[in-house]
Amino acid sequence: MAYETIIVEIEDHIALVKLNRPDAMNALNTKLLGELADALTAAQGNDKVRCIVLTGSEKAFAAGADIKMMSEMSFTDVFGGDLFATETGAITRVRKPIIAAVSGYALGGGCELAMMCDFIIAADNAKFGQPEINLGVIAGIGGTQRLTRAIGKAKAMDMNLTGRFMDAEEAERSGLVSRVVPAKKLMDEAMSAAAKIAEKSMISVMAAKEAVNRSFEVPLQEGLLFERRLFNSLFATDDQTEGMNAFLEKREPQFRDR
Ligand code: CO8
Repeated sequence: MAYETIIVEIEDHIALVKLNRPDAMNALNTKLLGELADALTAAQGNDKVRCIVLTGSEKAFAAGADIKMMSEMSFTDVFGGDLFATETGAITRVRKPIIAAVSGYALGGGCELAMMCDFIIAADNAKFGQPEINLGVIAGIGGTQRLTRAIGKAKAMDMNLTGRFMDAEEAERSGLVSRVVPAKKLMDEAMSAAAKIAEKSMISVMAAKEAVNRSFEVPLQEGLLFERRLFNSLFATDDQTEGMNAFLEKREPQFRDR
C-alpha cells in the first residue's frame, strides 16, 4: 500500500518505518497515525518481518501532535471522536518488537509515540519533552503515564509541568532511552539491534515483549507467575530444543519459529 505520510522499507527481515511530514517536523495527525497503525499491523502479519524500526528525520522524530489540526477541533471532536485512541491502540497491540530510533525533537505526542515502542535508541542530538502545558493542555497519549513509569515521578512532573526538554544524555541517565549514539551512527545502531533481534526465535521474542509489558499492568506476584508460565510453555517449542542443543554442540542455533 502506498502511504503519504510515512515510508516503509522491508529488507533483511526488518521493517524500517520512517515518519515523513518534513514540512511539519513529522507532526502527528490522524492521517499519519492511521497510516502508521496500518503499516505496523501489516508488519505484524508479514512473516518476512521479524523486527520493526520506527524513525523520523535527522531534525525531528516527531514534534508532537499537529497543533494546526488540533486548533480547529472542539471538545466534541476530540472526545466524541476519541482522538488518536484507535490508532494508538493498534500500534500498542503489535506483538513484534519495535525499536524507536530518535534523532532531533521527540516532543509531546512524538515523545509518547517513541515510548509506545519497545525501546528507544537516541542520537546525541535528541531532545525529549512534554510541552503540551505551554498550549493549555496536557499530554494525552502516555506522557503522564508511560513517562512516569520510565523516569519516575520527580522528572516526569518536572517535564509535564515546566514543559522543558531533556537532552539525550539526561534521557539515558533517567532510563527513558536504552542507548545514545552519535547522530551519524543512529540508523546503523538501530538496524544492527534489529538484526540481532531478528536472529532469535520469534516465539521467544514475542513472549519476552509480552512478559516485560505485563510488568506494567499487574502486581509483582502475578507478573512473576505470568513470566514463569510463559517460560514453561516455551519448552513446548522446537526452538527451545534447538537453542539448547546448539549451545551444547557449540554451534549457532537455527530457529524456525515453532
Ligand atoms: N504541529 C504542527 N506543526 C508543527 C509542529 C506541531 N507539533 N511542530 C512544528 N511544526 C511546524 C511549524 O509550525 C513550522 O511550520 P511552518 O514552517 O509552516 O511555520 C515547521 O514545523 C518548523 O517548525 P519551527 O519553525 O517552529 O522550527 P524550530 O526549529 O524553530 O522549532 C520546535 C522546533 C522546538 C520543535 C518547535 O516547532 C515547537 O516547539 N513545536 C511544537 C512542539 C509542541 O508543542 N509539541 C506538543 C504538541 S501537543 C501534543 O503533542 C499532544 C499529544 C497528545 C494528543 C492526545 C490525543 C488524545
